[in-house]
Amino acid sequence: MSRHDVRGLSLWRGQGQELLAPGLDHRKADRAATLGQPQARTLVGVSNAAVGSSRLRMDHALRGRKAPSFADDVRTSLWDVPKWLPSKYFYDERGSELFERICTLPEYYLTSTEAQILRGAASEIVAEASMGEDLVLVELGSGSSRKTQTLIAALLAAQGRLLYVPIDISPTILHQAAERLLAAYPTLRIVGKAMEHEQGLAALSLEQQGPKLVLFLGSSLGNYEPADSERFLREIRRHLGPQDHLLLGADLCHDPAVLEAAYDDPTGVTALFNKNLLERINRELGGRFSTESFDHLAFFSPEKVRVEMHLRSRIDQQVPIEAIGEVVRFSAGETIHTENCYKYTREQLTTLAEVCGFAQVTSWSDPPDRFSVQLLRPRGASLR
Ligand code: AVJ
Repeated sequence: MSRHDVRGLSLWRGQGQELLAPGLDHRKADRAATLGQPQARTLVGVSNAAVGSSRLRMDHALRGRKAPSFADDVRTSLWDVPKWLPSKYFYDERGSELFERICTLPEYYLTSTEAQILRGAASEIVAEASMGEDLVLVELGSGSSRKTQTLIAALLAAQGRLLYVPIDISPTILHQAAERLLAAYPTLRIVGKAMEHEQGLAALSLEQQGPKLVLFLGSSLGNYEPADSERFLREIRRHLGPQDHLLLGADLCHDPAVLEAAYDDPTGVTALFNKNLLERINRELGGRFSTESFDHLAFFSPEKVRVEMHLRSRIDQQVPIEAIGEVVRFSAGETIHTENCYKYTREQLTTLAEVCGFAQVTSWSDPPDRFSVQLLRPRGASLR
């Protein structure tokens, strides 16, 4: 498997269900998840006026015995040649916060561009996808759900009520988003799933009937290696019925200078986001990284058509990691490859959708053609 690989479903055994009181400490869940401990399964009678009694349910991933822990993954990737770290570990509580800040940077045009496309297209998307029946809105990698609010509002306007199923690896951000949305929309119900995409999808197809609109936005697809992105889209397709739709947002390939600035902002927020991986190793695995001795690197590779992020050691150094019981050695200039963000041409996106069993219903992009949003339906499925 390639380095930024898709974690197999088989690694997971099941999920815990939790009814959470607003304000309950999700940091514990974040920590437990990363320490590889089974989640505490608490059933809490919900009792907050802002949230109501039955509009929120949270499901947490239970770690199967065979699932690699953060320590396992660090042991594999930091002792590999060349060194790397899986990008999914960016998103602990601090990393999710930093990512939200990235989304507000003018250089990181992806978020604002996609949000603008969604505002313009919301009613059309709802009309196309709903087919007269109440839609369930599902989102893979929902984060703060801010961009999604446009679609939530449009769906509520059309059908009066809505079930929203956000799936995100960070329980803290999931819970914050849910509280905000439930307070804003009294007829909204939320089932949050604090787990990886694949597991969330699998859980979902078991429990939801009725037409679904699945969102996979923000160019999250770009974190998958090409073969894995195909595999993952096929996986989504497998979980969709003939009435369901997928809304896919992806960054397009364009001016390298603009692409690079998006991943190397002058205020250094992306550098902090990148270095948070090392800090997370310090916090959770007893690492002794000094982040000042690493530089943030981001560059566009025209051969691979991707932006790569790395952390480059400024000096020869040895860094102990307590939980692993080993010392990782760096020579000056050596890098840790932390992320790939693939960029696509429109033709590639069309072909990708087709080979994965989708037909394009509509596609949108911004005038300079930096970002694409496609509404897809399972191919071969009868329309109405
Ligand atoms: C969340 C994967 C879409 O690739 O643009 C942002 C992550 N990394 N800045 C992206 C990211 C550095 C982002 N995705």
